[in-house]
Amino acid sequence: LEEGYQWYYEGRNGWWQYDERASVELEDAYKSKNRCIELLIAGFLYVIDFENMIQIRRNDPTRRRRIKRDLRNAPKKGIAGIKYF
Ligand code: V3L
Repeated sequence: LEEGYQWYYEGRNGWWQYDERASVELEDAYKSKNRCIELLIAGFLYVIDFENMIQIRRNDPTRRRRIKRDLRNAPKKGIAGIKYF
């Protein structure tokens, strides 16, 4: 991953950092200028749409979250659902 940057998805009142595996896939796809990719997350397929910067569950498009690429020290709730204390 590029020095200093990380990938985040939106939670309630804050952002979660993607886990390491997803982050590497996101960064590779972003650098390759892909419009979208699919990611398997906890058994569900999600489409990552880089044009709209959203994550959408493939079998239920009502489940969507904003995503962002931001500094790795940006405020966050934790990583992939594991809370920081
Ligand atoms: N990485 C890990 N888990 C995810 C991801 C992801 N990229 N996307 C969705 N989930 P949905 P608060 C999130 C989980 O979008 O309190 C957080 O990681 C998602 O987990 O409807 O709202 C927390 O664990 C959710 O449990 O398909 O900030 C949890 O929400 C489930 O997949 C609560 O966070 C369905 O998400």
